[in-house]
Amino acid sequence: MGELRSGGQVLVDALKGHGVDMAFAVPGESYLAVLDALHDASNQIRLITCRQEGGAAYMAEAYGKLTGKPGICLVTRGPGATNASVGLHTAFQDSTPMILFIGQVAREQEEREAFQEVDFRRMFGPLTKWTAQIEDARRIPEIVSQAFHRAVNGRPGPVAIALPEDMLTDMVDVPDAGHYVIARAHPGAAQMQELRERIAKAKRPLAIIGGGGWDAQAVADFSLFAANTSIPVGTSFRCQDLIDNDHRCYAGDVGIGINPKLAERVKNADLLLVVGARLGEMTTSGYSLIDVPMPKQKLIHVHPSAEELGRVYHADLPINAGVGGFAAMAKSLAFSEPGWAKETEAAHADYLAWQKHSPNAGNVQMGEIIAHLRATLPADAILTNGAGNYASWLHRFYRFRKFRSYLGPTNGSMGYGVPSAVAAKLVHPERIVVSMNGDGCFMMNGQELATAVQHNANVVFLVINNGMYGTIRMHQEREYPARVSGTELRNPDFAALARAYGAHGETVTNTEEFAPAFERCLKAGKPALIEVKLDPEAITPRASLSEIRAAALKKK
Ligand SMILES: Cc1ncc(C[n+]2csc(CCOP(=O)(O)OP(=O)(O)O)c2C)c(N)n1
Ligand SMILES: [Mg+2]
Repeated sequence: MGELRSGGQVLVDALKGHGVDMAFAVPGESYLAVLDALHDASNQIRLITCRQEGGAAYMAEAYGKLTGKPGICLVTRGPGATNASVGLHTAFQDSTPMILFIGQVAREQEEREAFQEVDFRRMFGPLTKWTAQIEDARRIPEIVSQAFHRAVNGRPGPVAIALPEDMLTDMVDVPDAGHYVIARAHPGAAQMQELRERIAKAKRPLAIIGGGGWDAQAVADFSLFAANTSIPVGTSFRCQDLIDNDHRCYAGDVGIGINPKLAERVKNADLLLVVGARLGEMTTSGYSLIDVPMPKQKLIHVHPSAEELGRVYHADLPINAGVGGFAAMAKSLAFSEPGWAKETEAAHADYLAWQKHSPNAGNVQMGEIIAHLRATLPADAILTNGAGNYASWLHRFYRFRKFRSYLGPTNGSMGYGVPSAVAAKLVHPERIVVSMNGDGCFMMNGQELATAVQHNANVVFLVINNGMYGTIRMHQEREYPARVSGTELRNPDFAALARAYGAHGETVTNTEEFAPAFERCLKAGKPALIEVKLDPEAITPRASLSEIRAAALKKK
């Protein structure tokens, strides 16, 4: 006979056993027994109380992205779980390991549409790798172990586990499971041989890297492979920190607003080596750079999920392997003086030229602000953003040098910039964390400023305020010029708002004010925010709003 423990205690012991050191939560009466067990575990598991489950789930996702360990999020039934769903969607599209634990109605009330009851298996089926409900407290160690393994293995992703409230108070005698073990899939020797031969035969090879499952070792190994083979390397949408952007083989990001010269390189390559990336809509410029389903380029596709291979694109050589397993084997390949070496040099030179900014409308020059951050921030600073045109300046003009110096949602989800930065600062308090947001984006999860203040997450938040949902306004001007509808915003005084939260607040109305304001924020000793007032005309690094409108009117 072992010791009797409540379901809540067994669950928290399972979390400890799997190495969980931080969890993000909004409390609910449906999982009081878990919260109570966390009270006793506070030395091992830091509980971060958030202000909205969307923020909590984004934080857990960012934790998963940063550490490679499943990010843990705890929420209550119907309303809590529905709020958290955006984090699951983000983790799914970003291939991030994450586990959402949901307090659920008591077992004897199930199927009555009891208070806040939702069938999570049906609701979260397409948003997770696996959704389950634990009906018997004796099975907690088994099911939680499965949740961790599913979240990290193959293509990493989110798992949701519902916990009926009465199950959590059952007293059971059950042994714990061991720490989860990552299964690393490697390519076969014959596949590596074929890869070698195909690269040797190529005239214009190009690699695209992206997706989930990377760690510092995989990044270092792949970087060595690039150096040994001189193959030019592009990064898929919002995966720009998977290679040092100063690497002589780096060709730029294959994402939204791609360098036209790089787009040509992708189209004209005779061999694409795609590692970890799914080749989604954003990476293929709407499936236009690579033909569906038969690419003109020969395609070697390396992906941890067998289901991804051949899903959209027919690969000449599909390799079902983890990115780390692949990179570890690929790093020993080498080609001396390959025919494409000059092209690789040109690709990197094109990338450097693409980083030069030109002026935008108004007194605030976004290109100069990012150039300032690029010149002054240390390589290990972490930058985050959500979704909006403001992010295009960061993507284009910043230079990422270290693995996980960037957190952005590949599902283009607004509101990610604030909570992801809070999580980053909690995981790496010694690193500078800069959170970039639009005025629209910021307001989606700005309430987590309170979480930053409460938990001493001294992030510098930037709010690029152009008084509108600028991205949508841009599309509006392209499709329905001069007919503004539903995209204007009347905003609060963001610096005053920050001060009301107990953070430091600054307002910047011209470029010169930015550097000293940023310096004051770094030294503030608390979370800090800079509202950057951007001229609404400055809609992209390339074109102004009226240019876009005029071009569209001309076409009509
Ligand atoms: C959660 C969510 N809602 C809506 C959208 C659609 N959307 C994409 S960008 C955008 C506007 C972003 O506005 P803002 O943050 O102010 O950035 P800006 O484009 O003005 O720079 C909207 C509404 C989205 N991507 N995500
Ligand atoms: Mg805006």
